[in-house]
Amino acid sequence: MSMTLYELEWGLYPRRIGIYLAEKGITDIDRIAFELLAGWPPPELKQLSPLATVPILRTESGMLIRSSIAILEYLEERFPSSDMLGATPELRARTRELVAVIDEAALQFGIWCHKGSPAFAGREEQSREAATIAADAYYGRLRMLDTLASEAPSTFLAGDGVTIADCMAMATLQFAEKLYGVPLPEGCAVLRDWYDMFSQRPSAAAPSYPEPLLAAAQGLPKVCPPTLP
Ligand SMILES: N[C@@H](CCC(=O)N[C@@H](CS)C(=O)NCC(=O)O)C(=O)O
Repeated sequence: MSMTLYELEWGLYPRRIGIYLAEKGITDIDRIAFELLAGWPPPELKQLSPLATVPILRTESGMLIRSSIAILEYLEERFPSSDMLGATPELRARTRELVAVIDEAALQFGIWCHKGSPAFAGREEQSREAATIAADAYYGRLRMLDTLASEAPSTFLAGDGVTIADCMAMATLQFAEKLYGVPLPEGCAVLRDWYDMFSQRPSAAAPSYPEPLLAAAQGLPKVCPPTLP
């Protein structure tokens, strides 16, 4: 039995794995893509996880890994070449620091969307205050990423090779820009250059987003203008 990845092709968290697999050239994993418009959560997903979130990786032994970061680290151990964590303890620490900040950014962006976007109005209680706090926290994490990337200038975020941090950052920034129409804020020049460069890689080719969601999602910036520094 081969490994199986359950995903939502354009979803922020599953995209972390999609970009990683493309960068790594791993193709021998079965991929099952759920569809949002078919109704969420799909019954099969609820059976896999009480949280009903994707991505989920089923290993050859049948073990389920239900966290995107745990999946990335597991795949790194299974496919260590080429290394995408960092060659030295310091580089690995930097990768993991970036991973933590990017994960916080993704979480805050999700709260911003859930509480402030027309895409969630009618499905969840909206709160302009909660959305604004989350938007500020999201931009704060992006400024932190820009600082980290500026401290040790290199081709990629954690050094001269692609790491899981690049895959995660790309998934987050692309989701924010392409689906919700939220660009990188001013003042993040190093992150901006990295994003423009990484966007050209085949692994980062933008997925297609469901039209009805795209139309609703584009209202986010007008609902909650961010507080820029
Ligand atoms: N911490 C989890 C978050 C996964 C997550 O929230 N995935 C989204 C898709 S991008 C999801 O499944 N959302 C559905 C829901 O929350 O009902 C991870 O890193 O895998």
